[in-house]
Amino acid sequence: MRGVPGRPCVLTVAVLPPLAVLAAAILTACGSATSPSSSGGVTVVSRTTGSIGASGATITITASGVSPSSVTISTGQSVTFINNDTRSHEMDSDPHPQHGSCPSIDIGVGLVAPGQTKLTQGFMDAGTCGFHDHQDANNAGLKGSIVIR
Ligand SMILES: [Cu+2]
Repeated sequence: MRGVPGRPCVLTVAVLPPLAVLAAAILTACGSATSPSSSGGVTVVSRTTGSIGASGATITITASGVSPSSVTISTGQSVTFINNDTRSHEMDSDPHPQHGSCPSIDIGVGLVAPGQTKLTQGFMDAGTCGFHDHQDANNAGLKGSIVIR
């Protein structure tokens, strides 16, 4: 009779913390999906559509840098990156080193091997997405921007 009333309480305490963590994760996911916002201190300029859209522009990477360094596309479209250099390049959205202002670039492109072609995911929101080569972040020739309108 002494120990029985305490046992249900032990079970309840063991179950609650994982549920609380799950609820927090769901709330965080919902918050980032409603509109461009800040995430981890980085302001999101344009959310990703979550899939690859029609390519609205092509950026070629060579030893001399990216060309053209600025392209303009429409919302929903993707951008094609072609690496014609003999070394790999890691194209990510600004700011360096955190990234995240334009996840369409971070998720869709990232590391591009020599000779490889990759597409960004579609850009959902109008704005200007700066990008750089994460492995050569101070090289101005490897920086550029995608204007979405
Ligand atoms: Cu970087």
